[in-house]
Amino acid sequence: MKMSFRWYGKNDPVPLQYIRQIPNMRSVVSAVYDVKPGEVWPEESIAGLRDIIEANGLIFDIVESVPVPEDIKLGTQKADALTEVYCENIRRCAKYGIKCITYNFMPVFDWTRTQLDKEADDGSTSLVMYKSQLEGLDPLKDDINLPGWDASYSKEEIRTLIADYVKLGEEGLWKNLEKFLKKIIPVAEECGVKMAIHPDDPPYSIFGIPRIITCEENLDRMLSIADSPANCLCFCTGSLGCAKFNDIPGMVRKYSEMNRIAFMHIRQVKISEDGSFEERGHYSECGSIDMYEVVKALVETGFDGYVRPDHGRMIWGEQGKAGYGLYDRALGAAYINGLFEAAEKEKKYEKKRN
Ligand code: DNO
Repeated sequence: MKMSFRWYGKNDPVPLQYIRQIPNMRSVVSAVYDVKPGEVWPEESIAGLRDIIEANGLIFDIVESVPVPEDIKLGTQKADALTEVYCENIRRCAKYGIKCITYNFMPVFDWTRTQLDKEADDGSTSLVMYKSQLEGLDPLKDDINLPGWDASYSKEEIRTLIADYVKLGEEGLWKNLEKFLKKIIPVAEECGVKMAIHPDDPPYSIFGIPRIITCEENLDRMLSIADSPANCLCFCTGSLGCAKFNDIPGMVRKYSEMNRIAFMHIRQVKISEDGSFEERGHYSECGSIDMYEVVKALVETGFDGYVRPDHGRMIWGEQGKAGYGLYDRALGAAYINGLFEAAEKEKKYEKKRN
């Protein structure tokens, strides 16, 4: 596996020198943030990222994300031209050494949480989603402003967008995903890039907005649209794992065996009875996901893709971007390293014994 760490560019309060000090750290996961979704990434910006990352002894070979504009997901008249731009961004990334690009096909919002700094008993804070705080809210009527939601839309624009997606429905969204994949995957193949789709977070519909990258059946469907080694998953244990219907170690084993996981986001969540969830420390005992089983499944299937510790809590008084502080993600990386070392050595000894 290739250990990596997300970094938000020069404005990220976490310095690259610190990231480099985490044992076994290899790649920095980043993106060009100075242009809007749907615009071509300036080559100087991609090269600039590569240069600063390399100057700090790390590698820039994985991008998260090249965002998919709403017009593509909605299949408007602008979709074809924007897909062309998307393909050009794949080519440009490849030119500067990128091997994997993460994206998602979530309508309107990326992840949804009700609070970003819920304090736990030990004084750490983390992102949570409490169902009780969502109930009774109607995005078409109420002024909803959940943390993390894109502030660049006006309330009116959000209402229109949501209404358009509700009208489109799941099958409409599938149709637009299919059209998109049929265009981008051949380009990715040509450039030697793996496209890694991030699951919907959480993996079910909220406010009637369709969500499709949610469960095993739908991941199968997504992968079969373009049966290519370039059409891969960014398997996020926290996103898929905050629904009880997903068997995380089982799914990891299956898709890793198929060689269709390009990128692993390793994150812990604790699900409660009513389906609410809290993000927790990475260690298995802290939440609902058995991380040892996840890593064992990866090692036993010969996984050689990228891994990053996803969303850390805020600990030790750190201030910063919710989910993306240094300390708890570094603890996560160290823990994940340990699980891999143990599972890999066990595999080796097992071979010797037989
Ligand atoms: C959350 C992240 C996601 C992810 C995108 C990929 O912190 O895992 O925002 O980057 O969904 O496009």
